[in-house]
Amino acid sequence: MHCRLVGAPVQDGAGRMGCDMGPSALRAAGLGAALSELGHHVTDMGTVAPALARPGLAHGNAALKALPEICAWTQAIAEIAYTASADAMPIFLGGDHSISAGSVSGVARRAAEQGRPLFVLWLDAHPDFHTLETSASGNLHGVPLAYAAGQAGFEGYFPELAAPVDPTRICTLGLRSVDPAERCALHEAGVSVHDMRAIDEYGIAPLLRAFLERVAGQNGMLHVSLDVDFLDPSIAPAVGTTVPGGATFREAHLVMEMLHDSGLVSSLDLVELNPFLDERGRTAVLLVDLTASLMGRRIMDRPTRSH
Ligand code: DIR
Ligand code: MN
Ligand code: MN
Ligand code: MN
Repeated sequence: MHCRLVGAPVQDGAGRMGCDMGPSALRAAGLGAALSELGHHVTDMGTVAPALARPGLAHGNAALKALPEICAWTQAIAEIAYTASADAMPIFLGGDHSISAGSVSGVARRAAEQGRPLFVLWLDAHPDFHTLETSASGNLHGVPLAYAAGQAGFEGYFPELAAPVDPTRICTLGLRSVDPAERCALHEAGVSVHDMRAIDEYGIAPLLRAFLERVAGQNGMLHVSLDVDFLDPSIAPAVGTTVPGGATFREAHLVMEMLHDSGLVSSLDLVELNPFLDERGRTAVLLVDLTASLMGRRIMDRPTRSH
């Protein structure tokens, strides 16, 4: 496979500074070499530069932070996502989760052009399904999934969507911090929601398997968005919004191994890594190892399926 690494050093969407160092930490942890060793052809496209911010772009929700800047980043990231997905699998190195407004909308435009449905797997403690109106924190890493799914209220601020993602083709996995407005909007939009309780009750594999079967059945493309806080803080401390009770090391690897075996993944985000909060790079290394599992590293030559 040809992988294109895209650095998106955005930190204005998160409540704490430091995510702009994420791409550097992922490179230093050996992401490129890990993919090459698995036999993939890796092109590092370098760092995205934001478009020019529209000065004075203001919104009725006065809590919103860095709205012109995030809109400008979204425009640039969407453009490169569309370009990079023409001949390769783009891997977006965040950056806070606001980068996914650009990555998802850009690959959605590509999928629409190829006449294939785009599905999104959102691995996160949070659904990031706020609109500009409902965000209470004002941190725009809380809105990218709602934007990409074509929820109302982004018009005139974020770039116009070429192809909104059908919300019924979105699956969130790992939720354990959902704001009331998001809970309602997710339900009304028809997003598949698997919170930590569902994972505890049924196991992560059957939940993911059902979604992957749906993607395969419709010959879909699959974008995976991995927020560091999907993982339990005890194994992944380098994130500004830790929530206890996250995915374990083995649950996370199992997800990645199943995604690899499905052969469906066409693009990937690695987001919310804040190296300033890391312990000697361990979270960055874990993200590299998880990406390697997604790209074909396995313990034994035995795909995960029932016997
Ligand atoms: C909270 C936290 N729902 C907010 N969101 C995220 O600020 O809107 N934290 N995405 O990572
Ligand atoms: Mn997130
Ligand atoms: Mn999160
Ligand atoms: Mn949120």
